Amino acid sequence: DRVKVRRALISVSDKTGLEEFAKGLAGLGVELVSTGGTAKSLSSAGLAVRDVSELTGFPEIMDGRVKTLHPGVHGGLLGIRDDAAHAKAMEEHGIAGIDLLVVNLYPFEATRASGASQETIVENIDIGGPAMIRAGAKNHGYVAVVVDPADYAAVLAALTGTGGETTLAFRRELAARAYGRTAAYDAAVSSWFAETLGETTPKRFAVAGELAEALRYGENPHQWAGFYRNGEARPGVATARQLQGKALSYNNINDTDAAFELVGEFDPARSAAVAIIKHANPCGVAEGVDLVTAYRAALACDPVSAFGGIVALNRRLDAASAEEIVKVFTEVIIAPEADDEAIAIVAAKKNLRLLLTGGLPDPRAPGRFVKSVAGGLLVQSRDNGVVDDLDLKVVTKRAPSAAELADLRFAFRVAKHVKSNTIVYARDGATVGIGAGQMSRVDSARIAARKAEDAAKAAGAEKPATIGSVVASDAFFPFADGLLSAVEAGATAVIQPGGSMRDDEVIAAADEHGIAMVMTGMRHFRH
Ligand code: 93A
Repeated sequence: DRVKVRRALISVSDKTGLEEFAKGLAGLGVELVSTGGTAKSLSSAGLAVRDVSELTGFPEIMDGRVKTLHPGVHGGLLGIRDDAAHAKAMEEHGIAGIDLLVVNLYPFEATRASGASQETIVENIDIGGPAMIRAGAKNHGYVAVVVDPADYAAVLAALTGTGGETTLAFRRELAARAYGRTAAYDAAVSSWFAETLGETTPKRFAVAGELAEALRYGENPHQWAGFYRNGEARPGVATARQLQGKALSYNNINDTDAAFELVGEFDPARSAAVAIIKHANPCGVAEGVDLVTAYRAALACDPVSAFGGIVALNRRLDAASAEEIVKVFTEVIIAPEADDEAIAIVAAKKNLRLLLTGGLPDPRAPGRFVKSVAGGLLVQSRDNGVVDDLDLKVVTKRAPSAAELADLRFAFRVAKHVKSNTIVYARDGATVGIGAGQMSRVDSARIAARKAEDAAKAAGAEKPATIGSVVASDAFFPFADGLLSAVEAGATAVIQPGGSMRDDEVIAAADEHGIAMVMTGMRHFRH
């Protein structure tokens, strides 16, 4: 099952590591054949290389659209060496066998992400490359296919160890990776077309992802897991730069994503904002004149849960806020940027990870959300509704004061990022009680109020901060009981989508207690 590598066809857009790899191959006596640009790079590095047109007896035509799409290449990739008829055909037509194929594709994903014109994006759909990859991988009985510069070193080491031969096991492994690459590539092309068509529910939904990192385990230690990037250029956990600390776990990545998407709701030009996340739910969120003020207020909401949490910031991490955050055991800090001084302060905490994203996510950006269910995928557009864009209707006799209205908007913004059923109490631009993930809205309201009582006790305050607060609900109140529970906790104003059959009952109960209520007309379920 061993194959001596005599000839390699190299055709790569990304020339990273090419020279060293090709030199290694040449050193093992491998003949190099290449397409135009790749051949040029190799010869200028002083390597002997044949042009692919020598194999095909045909020039590259149509600006390179047709360069390797020829029986001279595909026969050399697909021919079964041990089949007499195949061998005869190769001989008859002067087809040279290719034992090693090295291809990386036109950068479709990067071109798409760069916001290039449609024409440029289309021109970057590689045809010849995937055709060769699929051909060589099908014929893995004889051909080894390499699709990623990150694999060059391992391939060279394997070849060197065997005196220039590949084993079947290794070629199979490479074939699996090769088809993974063409699948992801075509998925990216398909999703781009769907996007340009404004298609909302494409007939076939392909998920594209490149393994960014194999994770130690999944949500639990007995589950395997990997982190896949899909080429989207959005600032966030997938594209962030990690400055220090051990690798992120599956749960860390999930929580960090939730944290950063939440602070993305707050315009950094208006206010500093901080979110502290545990188990994908915020346990404290606050706005402030600066990050220190916002962090302290966010922490005060539920200091017990904040232990071991993930902290997201909407502004550049500065020394003062870094000092404050490192006082509490924290798993991850994610921010758009950081001052050198702040980086040095965080560096003293070896296990604390610091992620810098270079920007904030746009809460209004479109996007897709994928969830797996037994036997399929559920796909929906990202929840990109923003309370500022909604027409808020006052439905009670009393309208909210300006201060109440500001807090109502804040609370609803946060509620969007809390698992349903969601109740968020807020005061002065900070959450003071969050109830998440309960099967009954009344329970969420009670839990949020109880948490506020606990926080007050711990802080030595006389009364919980829910007294005089406002409250947001992610969905309508089906009955008046949820609202009454919020009134009992001391809320004076309510924001909720409305639309219940019993809205009238709920409004009447609010009026009876002098509560101001606004309806958004938009629900923010999150499960
Ligand atoms: O335009 S193509 O789809 N037509 C082809 O026949 C073809 N063959 C290889 N693109 C084709 N390639 C791609 O060219 C490879 O996948 C690789 O990305 C690139 C290398 O071109 P060059 O060697 O000229 O830089």
